Amino acid sequence: MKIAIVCYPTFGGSGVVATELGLALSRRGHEVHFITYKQPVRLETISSHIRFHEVNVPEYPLFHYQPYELALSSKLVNVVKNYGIEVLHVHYAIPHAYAGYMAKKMLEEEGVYIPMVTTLHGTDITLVGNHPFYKPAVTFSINNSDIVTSVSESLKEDTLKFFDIRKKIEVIPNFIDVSKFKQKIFTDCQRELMAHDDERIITHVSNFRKVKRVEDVVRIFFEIQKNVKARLMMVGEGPERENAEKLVRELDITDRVLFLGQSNEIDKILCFSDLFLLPSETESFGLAALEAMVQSVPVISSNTGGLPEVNVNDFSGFLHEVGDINGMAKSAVFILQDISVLNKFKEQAREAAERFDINQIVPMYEELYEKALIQA
Ligand code: GMT
Repeated sequence: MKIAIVCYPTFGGSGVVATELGLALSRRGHEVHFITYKQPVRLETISSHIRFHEVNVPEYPLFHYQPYELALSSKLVNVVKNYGIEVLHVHYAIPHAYAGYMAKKMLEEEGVYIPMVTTLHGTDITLVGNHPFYKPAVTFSINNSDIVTSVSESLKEDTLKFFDIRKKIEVIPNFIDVSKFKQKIFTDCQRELMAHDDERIITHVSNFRKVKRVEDVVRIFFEIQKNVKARLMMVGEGPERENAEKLVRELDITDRVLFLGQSNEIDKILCFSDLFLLPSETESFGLAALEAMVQSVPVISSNTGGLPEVNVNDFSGFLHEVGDINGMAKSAVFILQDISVLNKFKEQAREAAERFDINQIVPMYEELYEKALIQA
């Protein structure tokens, strides 16, 4: 099948899922065309089965805002026509579903019919999309997609709660390539560069937006290190980094906390981590937690959104109410202070991650593409 994938190319869950999906589809014999404004971060190989089409938006003095949707829909029209694309899969409703719909309509004028699958990822529904500025356009784009998927049951419920939706929403959870982590892929984890043998390594990975509650991460760690010798790795970049760094200075734990910035080596960092913290305000799925779990890293998270569908309480880690810093710290200490408990949770985290193996999830998308083609 010839599939066009529209996504955000930057660091962030939806772009990662879209890229990994495209790569997996190409390995399964499909021809995949990525269409976005920059080469997606995890898209390292361009082959005859994988193509990247860059969307350019030339500057013009009249435009206060560059009309990206317009450029994207025009690019989609051209790629669909030039490469005989059969299915269009857009990730993140804003503005991709809207631009996709416009492209679909333009193509129809020329007698070309292309089904559009829209995957909802989270903040496009729970935060941004729900804003009155965007809500009518988001509702319209969802209702006019041929097939709609969401990455968790919780996100499906939120979509039906916040928007007036007439479409069926299929839940296809995010996934991970379990086989990639069957054996420890890094023979040299270089743990010793990060911490002493008797210290536990605690990690947080995010885009440091308000929704991630990074200050809670620091405060939870502050409580943990009173009981267990530990270090905190803060991985990522975003608007809340400065506040988090300030808090680290105020709490006088600068020698225990490392801000690593945006990294292409998340797998390597997780490889030597003992615990992952994700105390988010809202989280439709929590791909970062799944990426930790598959590397046998237990997770302490909030119990919001889709997180309970991923992190299994008292098995792969623990879940607490949003903002329950003491509860999260207590659970973390429980896991970390006894090596046999830690090892048990590590094993269980890995086992819980296996439910989301790529080989079980990608065929679900293929089935939907087939369905979309039949409907066409
Ligand atoms: O985490 C973010 O803020 C980025 C955002 C995105 O769309 O890139 O992530 C959302 O989609 C991910 C992939 O489906 C989910 O794993 C994240 O839970 C979700 N983020 C939120 O709901 C806050």
